[in-house]
Amino acid sequence: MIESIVKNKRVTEIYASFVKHMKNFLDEQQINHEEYTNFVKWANRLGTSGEVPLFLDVFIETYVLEAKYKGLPGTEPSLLGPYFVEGTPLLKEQPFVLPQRPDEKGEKLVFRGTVSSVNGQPLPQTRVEWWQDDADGFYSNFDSDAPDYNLRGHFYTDENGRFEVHSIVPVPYQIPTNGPTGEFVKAAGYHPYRPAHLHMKFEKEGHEPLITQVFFEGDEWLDTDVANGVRTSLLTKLVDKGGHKEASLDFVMRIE
Ligand code: MBD
Ligand code: FE
Repeated sequence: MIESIVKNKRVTEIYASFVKHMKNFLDEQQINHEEYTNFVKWANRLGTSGEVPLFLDVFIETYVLEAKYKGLPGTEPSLLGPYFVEGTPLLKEQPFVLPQRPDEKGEKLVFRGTVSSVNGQPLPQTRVEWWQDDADGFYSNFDSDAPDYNLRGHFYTDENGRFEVHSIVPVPYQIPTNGPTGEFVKAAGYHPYRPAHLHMKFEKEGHEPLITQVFFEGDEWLDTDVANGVRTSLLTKLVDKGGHKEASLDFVMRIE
């Protein structure tokens, strides 16, 4: 009862603010009625296509993160995106080898990370969730025909807050172009690519959960990521070790 009153108050407050800003926006753009009805039809196509999470995560989520988390200490958050799933396998031993098909395509990747608190302490036993696309640019459980949970897993950092993962190097991701999201991308004159990235989510008691991504220097889509998820602090180098690549990054979690 009390909870629903509190929630309604938040809805009222947010909606009032939304209307205030929307009025300015409509005034600025002088949207005509035909543009409005075109938008209604497009939004309906978006809903029936199942692309609502995709569209919102590509075009809105980055601004939510910037508004709330910009300038705070610790590793910058980046997009959760539409391809996170629960129930991934627990990887038990270092180096953590991500589930892969026997003939998994792609360059082998060895990734080393450390997790510490903003106070400088290493964070042992931190739960790390990892997900990424495959060498064809597809995510398991979604647009790939790989087994569920391929290139997905979770594990815990060691007593020094360290982890080593063996996987493959992710490739740039092309968001679907054949639906209403692609229609918008094309109409707006954008391209449909995200730079190659690794997704990670860190959880440790007493700390704010950290959802972020790792990007690689030199990727051709860094400056024009369709989803605007790149932060320079999340860039790392892919080092060629002859036969495999290595990369690393240190992650810092904020105290709750
Ligand atoms: C992705 O892989 C992604 O990470 C985001 C945020 C949006 C679309 C596809
Ligand atoms: Fe992604």
